[in-house]
Formats: sequence, C-alpha cells, structure tokens
Amino acid sequence: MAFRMHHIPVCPFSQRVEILLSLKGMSEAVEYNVVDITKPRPEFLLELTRGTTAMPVIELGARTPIKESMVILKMVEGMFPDPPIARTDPHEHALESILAEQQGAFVNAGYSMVMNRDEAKRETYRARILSIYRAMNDILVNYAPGKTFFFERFGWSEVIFTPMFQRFWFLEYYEGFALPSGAEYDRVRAWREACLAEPHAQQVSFEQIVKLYYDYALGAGNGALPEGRTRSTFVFEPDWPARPMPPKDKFGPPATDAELGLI
Ligand SMILES: N[C@@H](CCC(=O)N[C@@H](CS)C(=O)NCC(=O)O)C(=O)O
Repeated sequence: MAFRMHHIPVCPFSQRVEILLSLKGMSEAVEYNVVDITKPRPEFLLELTRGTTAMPVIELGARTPIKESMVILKMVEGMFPDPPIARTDPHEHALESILAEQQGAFVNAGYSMVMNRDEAKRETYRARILSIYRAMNDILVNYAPGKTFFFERFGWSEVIFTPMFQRFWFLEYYEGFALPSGAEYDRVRAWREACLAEPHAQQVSFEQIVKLYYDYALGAGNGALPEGRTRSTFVFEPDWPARPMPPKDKFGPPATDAELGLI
C-alpha cells in the first residue's frame, strides 16, 4: 500500500521511519509532505491527527491515519516484512526490545538538557543522561555480549536510537557533552559509533543539526521564537547550508536573526 508521511524538517521521529524504509529498499514507497513548523498547522493536518500537532503522521488512503513513530515503525515492519529488520524470533525481539524500551527516557534526557536555561542545573542534566547511557551500556553488555550491534547487523534498536544520537550532536556543540572514557560507557560508545556509520541512516549532518537546533539551546522548541527574534532557526529560507555556525555558548549573548543568517 502506498502511503504519505507528513513530517517536519529534520524530525528524528520521522527519520526512524525513513531509515526503516531505506533498509527495506522501500524509500520510494512513501510520499513525503514537509510541514513548516514555524507556521500554524493546516486544518487538513489537524483533522488527520485529531487535533495534536506532533509529526510524523502517516496517511494510508482511506484507512485511519497513524501517528507516533514507535507505532508507525511496528506497522511498517508488519506491512513490509521482507527483509525483516526487527528479529522474527519472539525471544530475540524481546531481547532487542529491552534496549529499545530506553528510548523514551533517553529522548527526554537529551532534549531537556539542550533546552535547559538554568546554568546551575547543567550538571544535573549531564548526570541524568549519563545514567541512561550507563543503563544502555549494561543492557548491551549483558544481552548482546561480544558484538557491536545488538545482533549481527544494524537492526530494530539501531533504527530507533540512531536519529537521536544524531540529534544529540546538539549536546556536543551547545553543552560540550562527550561520553566519558571507561568501561561503564565503552560498549554503548562502540554501539553509538557503529549506528552513526550506517549508510542507511545518513539523512542529516552535524552542521545541519547544530544550525537548526540553535533555538532549542535557547529554550525555544518546535519552531517557537526566542525573545528578540523574528525568524525561527527552523525556517526553510535561507536554507541552513547558507547560514553561519551559531555561537556555541548558549548562556552568552543570544545571536540575532542577522547573525544567524536568517534575514
Ligand atoms: N512521540 C512522538 C514525538 C513526535 C514529535 O515530538 N515530533 C516533533 C518534531 S521532531 C513535532 O512534530 N513537533 C511539533 C509539535 O509538537 O507541534 C513520536 O514518537 O512520533
């Protein structure tokens, strides 16, 4: 069945679906509609989502549209089972799901860290994401020993986490965050690096993420405008390659529209 995906530029949740389809050799099976997050959602889209504004949402002809990336991934895997990306053996799928279950806490920790505007709380956010990295390291050590990916190739849990590893480049840039050295992180570090190198997951770049997510570092998410600005870093024009790199110091003087190359 042909379907249409409504998404916002560089949305990691939509990228999960794009990676899954690419692994299945089915990138062309989807028609993409890019939504400008800096403008109110069109009425037809709010009807599809029954009022919520988060993307992605998948339209499937006359059938009820589906939202929530994890739900969409499971549906796509079920609709297009060949080649399987999730493990087909239920026990093996349960194992990879133990790691996948960490995704909500991980997403939350990374986004709240970049958006934090209280300098005194920086360490608290750093400690929180590190504790999740350690939990992921433990899961990998215990349930996927002796490998790089969870199983022998880039699969289900890798599809789920890779877009987040890429978004969290914004932590590297705006928070100076890097995984500490040591055995508590070595396994998850190797896993993360292998995920980032996957050819089917190269939809975004470091520069693009850092430029587009500057407003998040100022505490303004989802296309909202930081104080004193008239254009969001999520606008389509001027496109990100033409803009300079934003200032790294998120607690320093905020950059203007002009300094960000937005006007
Ligand atoms: N839990 C949702 C989260 C989706 C989400 O937060 N999407 C963001 C873009 S990355 C969005 O559409 N934000 C705009 C909004 O919420 O209005 C999923 O997994 O699909």
